[in-house]
Amino acid sequence: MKSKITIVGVPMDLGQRNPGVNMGPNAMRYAGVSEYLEGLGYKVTDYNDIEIGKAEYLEDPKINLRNLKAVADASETLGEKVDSIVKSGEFPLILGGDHSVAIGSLAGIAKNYKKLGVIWYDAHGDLNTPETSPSGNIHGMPLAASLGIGHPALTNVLNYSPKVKPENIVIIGARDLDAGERELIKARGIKVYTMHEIDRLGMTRVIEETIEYLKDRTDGVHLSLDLDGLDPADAPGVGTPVIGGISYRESHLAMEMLAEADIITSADFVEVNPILDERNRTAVVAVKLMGSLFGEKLL
Ligand code: Z70
Ligand code: MN
Ligand code: MN
Ligand code: MN
Repeated sequence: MKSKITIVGVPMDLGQRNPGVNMGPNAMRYAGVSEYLEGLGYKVTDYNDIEIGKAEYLEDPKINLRNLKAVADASETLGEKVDSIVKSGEFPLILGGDHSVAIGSLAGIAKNYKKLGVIWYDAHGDLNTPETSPSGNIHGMPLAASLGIGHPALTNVLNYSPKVKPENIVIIGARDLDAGERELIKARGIKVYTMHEIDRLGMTRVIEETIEYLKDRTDGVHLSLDLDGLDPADAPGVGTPVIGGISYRESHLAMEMLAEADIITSADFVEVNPILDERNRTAVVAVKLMGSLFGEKLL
């Protein structure tokens, strides 16, 4: 793991419809993210928040992409910032914001890796396109966009596409997939550990297999952790909670195993919504998971 971490806050709420997720970065700061990671021996710089435009006043009903321009613009800004962080030899830690922020994160990161791996820790696949999306919400589309599938304003951020190949992706925690997403998973051969596999194999084996799968075929691995991958009992402050999720203990173990294998080269923690939360618990959970990811040991 790199010894320097640069935090970028992305107060993005335009990729979905629940107000409050724009306060996610500050909720994680109030939960002590910088101090905690410094305590683990890292040099932490908080770049503060990138600027987000305004919600669109008049939507184009033809395109099924809410707030496309503002999301695309923010993705370009974030992509450039993240690219410069990677080039400075620092670990980019992106705090969301709704999951549309991963479009910009991956745009900036993937410029620096020929074979970037992605672990998508989420109840959802985020593999929708304007054609398949039931909601028009861009936070349901970032993984598809990063594969080069969808509207050019989202697939071509920083003027290249795709950011990641289907065989370099592992989705963990899926339990709410739309029909078009299932088709895409099958057509492109994307590796998915649904809750069914997590129950049957246990998180230990799921992460062992994930590491084994990604280790040799990739030259860096981005962890995109949507807090709704966790069960709402452990992470209630999310916009689209889905029962039957990954526990805090399992997630903690997953992060520790990834730390031990030392394969993660960048990360985003997204969908923390303090308005929907109970006493900032979900931000605290996110920060604790970051501690495990960055190698915290009990003894
Ligand atoms: C649904 C859609 C989604 C995150 C919910 C939900 C997508 N599949 N993504 N929460 N992070 O609207 O596309
Ligand atoms: Mn998501
Ligand atoms: Mn999700
Ligand atoms: Mn532990």
